[in-house]
Amino acid sequence: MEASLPIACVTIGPPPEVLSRLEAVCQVRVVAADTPAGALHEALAGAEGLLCSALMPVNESLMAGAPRLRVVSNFGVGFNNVDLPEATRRGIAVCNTPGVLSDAVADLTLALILAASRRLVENATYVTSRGWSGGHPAPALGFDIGGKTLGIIGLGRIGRAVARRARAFGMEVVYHDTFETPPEGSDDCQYRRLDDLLGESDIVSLHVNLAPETHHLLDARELGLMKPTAWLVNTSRGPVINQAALVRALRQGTIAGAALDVLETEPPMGKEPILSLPNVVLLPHVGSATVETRAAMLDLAVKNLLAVLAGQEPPACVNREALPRALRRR
Ligand code: 8YV
Repeated sequence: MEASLPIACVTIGPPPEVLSRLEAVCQVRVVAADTPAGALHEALAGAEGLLCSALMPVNESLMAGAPRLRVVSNFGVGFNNVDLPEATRRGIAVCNTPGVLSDAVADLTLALILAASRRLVENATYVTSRGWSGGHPAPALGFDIGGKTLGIIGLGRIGRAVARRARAFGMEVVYHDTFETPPEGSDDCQYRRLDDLLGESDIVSLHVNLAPETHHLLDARELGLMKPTAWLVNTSRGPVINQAALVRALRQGTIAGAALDVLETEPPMGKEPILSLPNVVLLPHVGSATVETRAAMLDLAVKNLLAVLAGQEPPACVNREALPRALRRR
């Protein structure tokens, strides 16, 4: 008897051509990302694959309700949404989309740095709120980034892509990571201990994974080491910064400002003090949000999913030790 097609649950609304690609080899269950937990569990019962946003929690109870699950294919490079030890214990491959979004996230990081240094939001609001036409005083002057020091925390693919761009703008680049010798192609970046980087940088930019060791990596003590003129930029994950401590630092003038694409709670509830501070630039987690990059991410996420379902090594897997079991049907 011919084996039935594996069930794949998809929570990101694939375009028709991607849906046909999946349907050629799987029984596809498309569920909305905001589907209530109960309905999601139901859709996952019997599923061997899950293709989901890198922001969707994939926890122990979700995996326990999907005993045939063999692959979680994240539409994103981050994988902090998945309980990785639990997935590995269950022989579930966790896949992600590294590389294809590095340039887009690095571009957005530079956009935030420029928005902060040239007061883009304030100046744009000055025009649209009729301040300019009404003869109101213009916003304060910005600052040059050329000749300033950028401190990159996390010199991985995205951190290096940011470093290249910053060098082209004439910035000095220092970095902190677990390695002290910069990887090939990033020799212009000088290693610093975290505390030294924080004290020296005019702009600090975060490019680390969110993991237990990077949760609240920047807390009150670390923010207190930064220059009062410095800006903090975050396009990684919100919880890398203690947001309550950041709000205090922004209010007290411990640092000059923050430009953030990510927050501790996403979407924000609406009452968070960070939303109403004057010295912040906030974006709604759009680091990878370009047509080309999202298409490349989806293509890689689909390749990862289909490879595991077909019993083949996926192009990008963050727990390869789970593969021997993940590649076999249950
Ligand atoms: C996406 C991301 O915004 O890649 C990541 O880790 O956070 C982003 O690219 C997210 O995955 C959208 O679902």
